[in-house]
Amino acid sequence: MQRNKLEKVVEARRALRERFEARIKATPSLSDPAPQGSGAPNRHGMPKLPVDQIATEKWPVLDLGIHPDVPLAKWQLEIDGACAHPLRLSFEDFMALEQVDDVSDFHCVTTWSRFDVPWQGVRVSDLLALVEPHSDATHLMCHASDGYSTNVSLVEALKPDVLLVHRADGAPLAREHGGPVRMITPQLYAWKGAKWIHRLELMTADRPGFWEERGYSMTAYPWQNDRYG
Ligand SMILES: Nc1nc2c(c(=O)[nH]1)N[C@H]1C(S)=C(S)[C@@H](COP(=O)(O)O)O[C@H]1N2
Ligand SMILES: [Mo]
Repeated sequence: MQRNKLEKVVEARRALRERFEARIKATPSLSDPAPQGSGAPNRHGMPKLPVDQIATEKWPVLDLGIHPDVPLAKWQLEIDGACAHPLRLSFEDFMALEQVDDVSDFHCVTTWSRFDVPWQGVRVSDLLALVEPHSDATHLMCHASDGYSTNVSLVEALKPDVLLVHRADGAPLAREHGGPVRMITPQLYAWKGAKWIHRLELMTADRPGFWEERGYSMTAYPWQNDRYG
């Protein structure tokens, strides 16, 4: 990306983070005085294994049973809704953004947790900075090519470990895990991370996604056993 454009994104991201900073620090996955779980502290000082979870070495596949075939040349990400500059990115545009390597944990609500997954991708905060969310934007609806959707608050989505990833375990993200590009939400249950993501919709109020409409939690905090709404 051009230097002046990059600087603009960095500034927009800083402004966005600043706007949400206090609320980000106060989220349950960072500041719960009595988190439920076991094991040594994780990266954020919470117990490594959230309550009623079991650690697994394997990476199970969990979804609605539809694995859309999205060739890289066809993949697009739309970012729209309550923002000043709605945007559509190709995979090439996406790859031109700052690429982040991060390691984080993955907690599925069906009780398995997979620790220390190496990911590569783009921070959701960078993507949102590009479109300049309106000041009354509060939540994201994440839309996927299998018809799935899930809602995430901006307070959670702006955390630096929330990524749209295209690599996992040192390899391109496999189709069954949401390749070419999926979202990850390490501080929430993993259903908040849409596989085969194609749209981030900025909203001015919370709205339930696929599982949330069917009784799952709007918030999904693993250390509060926050599975159902
Ligand atoms: N598009 C899409 N994303 C999805 C799902 C889905 O059915 N469709 N399932 C969610 C659930 S419940 C979990 S636990 C994780 C599982 O990711 P994995 O199959 O890579 O383990 O993806 C989440 N994202
Ligand atoms: Mo899940």
